[in-house]
Amino acid sequence: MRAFFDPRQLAHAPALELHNGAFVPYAESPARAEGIVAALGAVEPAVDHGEAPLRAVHDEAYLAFLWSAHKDWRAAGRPGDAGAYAWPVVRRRPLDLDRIDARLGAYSFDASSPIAEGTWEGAYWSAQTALSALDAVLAGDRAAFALCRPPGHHAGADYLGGYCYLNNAAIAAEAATAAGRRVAILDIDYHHGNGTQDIFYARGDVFFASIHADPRTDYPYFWGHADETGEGAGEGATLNLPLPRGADLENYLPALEQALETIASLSRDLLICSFGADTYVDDPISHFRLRTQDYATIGRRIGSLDFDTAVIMEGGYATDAIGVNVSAFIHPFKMTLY
Ligand code: Q9C
Ligand code: ZN
Repeated sequence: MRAFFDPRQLAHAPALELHNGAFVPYAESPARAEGIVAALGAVEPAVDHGEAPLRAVHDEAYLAFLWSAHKDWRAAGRPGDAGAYAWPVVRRRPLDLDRIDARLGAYSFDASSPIAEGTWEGAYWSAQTALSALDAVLAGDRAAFALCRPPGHHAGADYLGGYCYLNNAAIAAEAATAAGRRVAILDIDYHHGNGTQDIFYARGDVFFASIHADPRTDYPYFWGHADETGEGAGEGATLNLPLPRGADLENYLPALEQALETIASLSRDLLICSFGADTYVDDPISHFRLRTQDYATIGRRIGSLDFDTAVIMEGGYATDAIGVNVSAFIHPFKMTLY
């Protein structure tokens, strides 16, 4: 099974994030990716697909903002990483905003995603890594792994948040759809993939299912509730399966079976799996109780769908265990003969 990671993704390295009113070291660190690379052994760099597949998902104005945000922050004489602190929650609309402070708020939904000097470069190559893994699958491989970092599933068409800037899974799903494939997305990060859901919410052609911590107790709070099922042409093409804090494998498997049965009942032939290892028992910011061997069980169940599958890395912050957890999850896909 081919695994992709591009060293240019490491250019994204914010120093600090706001946590409970204090600044702490940034949890979504380059060390996460280094831990996964060490466990996988060999990884391939990304092939550059240019900006067109990014523009197929993200708004032009948002991409322009993201490309220049850190430079604009510096040009305004500001120190450190760029971060939002005011948001247009009422009647958000396209405005020609001059101040970088205003643009940061207009294009984000939280304060946990600073824009550092290398953020565009890291996010760009993270998206290219997703597209490179998709290429392997489109070329006939049964499965491929994209070590995307920064992650993507909280980012929408025109906003960042939750450590995410470009929605790698959505970019791959859109590219696969354009290549004529019928796509289902299964998101098994601890947190609801609100950005991915939003991008496809009114579309029936890409099915989105997510198993995650109940947003009544956990980030991102406002999305991922069970009554969100899609709208318009997308009605019924979104499935949210929230679980309570403390969920272990026994609590997890029925939700997984429900998601897989639903996906299997649709005429889909390609799976994008947004995988987060932050469901791990020792994750420092999350509250499920999955163990390393549980990832092998979950990988085997997902693999039994027998769909062509691109696994896209999302969260997971137990840096010393992230490598073994990713390896356990993707091992069953490697074992599938094709
Ligand atoms: N430290 C992903 O797992 N929480 N994102 C911020 C302050 C944000 C997680 C709380 C969690 C985002 C991809
Ligand atoms: Zn997460």
